[in-house]
Amino acid sequence: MDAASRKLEFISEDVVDYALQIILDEITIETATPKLPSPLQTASGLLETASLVLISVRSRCGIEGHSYLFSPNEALLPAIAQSISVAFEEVKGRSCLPELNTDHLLKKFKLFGGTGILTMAFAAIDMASWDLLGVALKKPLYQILGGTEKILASYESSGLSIGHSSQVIAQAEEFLLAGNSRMKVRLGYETVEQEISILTTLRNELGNQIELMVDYNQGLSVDQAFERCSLLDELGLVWIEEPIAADLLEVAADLTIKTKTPIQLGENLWSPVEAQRALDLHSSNYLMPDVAKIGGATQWLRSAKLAAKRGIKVSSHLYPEISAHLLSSIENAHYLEYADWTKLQFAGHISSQNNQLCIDDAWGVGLHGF
Ligand code: SMN
Ligand code: MG
Repeated sequence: MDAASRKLEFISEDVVDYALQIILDEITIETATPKLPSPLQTASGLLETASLVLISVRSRCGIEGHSYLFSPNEALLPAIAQSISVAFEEVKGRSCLPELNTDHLLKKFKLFGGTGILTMAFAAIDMASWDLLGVALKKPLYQILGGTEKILASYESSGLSIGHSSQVIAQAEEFLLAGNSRMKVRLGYETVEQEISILTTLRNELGNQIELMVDYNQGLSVDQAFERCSLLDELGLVWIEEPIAADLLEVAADLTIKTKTPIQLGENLWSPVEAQRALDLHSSNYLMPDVAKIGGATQWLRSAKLAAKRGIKVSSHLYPEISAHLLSSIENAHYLEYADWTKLQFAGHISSQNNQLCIDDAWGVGLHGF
């Protein structure tokens, strides 16, 4: 590799030299389906389990890196696992440089085309490779990425399902007891009056210190969205997330202009190019790419950089373990989405307290207990 191509975006040259000697050799792929601590009813379906594909990548010298993918549909786990295995064949024997390998995979599968399970497969390899690099360098990932902040602003996203208001309030009280007063409420009730009633009851019962964001999970029609967003405008919400179908970016831009409350989207963007399109259209006030769907940590960081150029704040979507490191390393970090769904899978699972999540100093991502 010549000197010019060694200038990668997210790692320093001395790390590149070291990483060039680490050769990817083997992959192990397993699946697991732990039950969610509490089922989650969203506007677009019920989640009772966290269906996971667990990935372990090994270098020739025996260093391991780990990652996982989350699938809302358990039946797709074998197809996801198979795609990861096919993609790994293309990087096996190459140096462990996630930026180069992600670009290599995108090129190799260009005729097939990106998005969906294949993009998530690239992401699994990319995330495990960043972890491997951290373990090899005996440093937490955020330090390799130039981050200094170990404590990230977070919000509770483990529950507050669409359901009976007494259940929503009881769970919000639990979050508050753990010191977390910032939390996301799932919306998509039959009427907007029910939604306003839940949100105002939450404020009345829990006090004005609570900060609420809401997520429609693409559940509204365009007309409903214009009507409901303007009716929610007086409630002082942190943001309104995915009110309409994720690909209606032009309509989202109109909604963003007409709604006082910030509009949030990004978990269904599949590449930095798609993120750029959302930014160019001014589709939202904030952006929250999902590290798996956007194509991995490398593609997430690239998207965050594009957002920074527009002065747009970036939050994470699920995957709290690796997202903490990524948010630590960017200048436009907003909130880390904390959900406890992988708590039963990994020992030493990080947890959020006082609206914050603290990265421990384990090497790499710190996904313990694989
Ligand atoms: C969400 C997405 C996918 C699965 C569960 C929940 C939700 C979120 O959109 O943003 O947390
Ligand atoms: Mg969401």
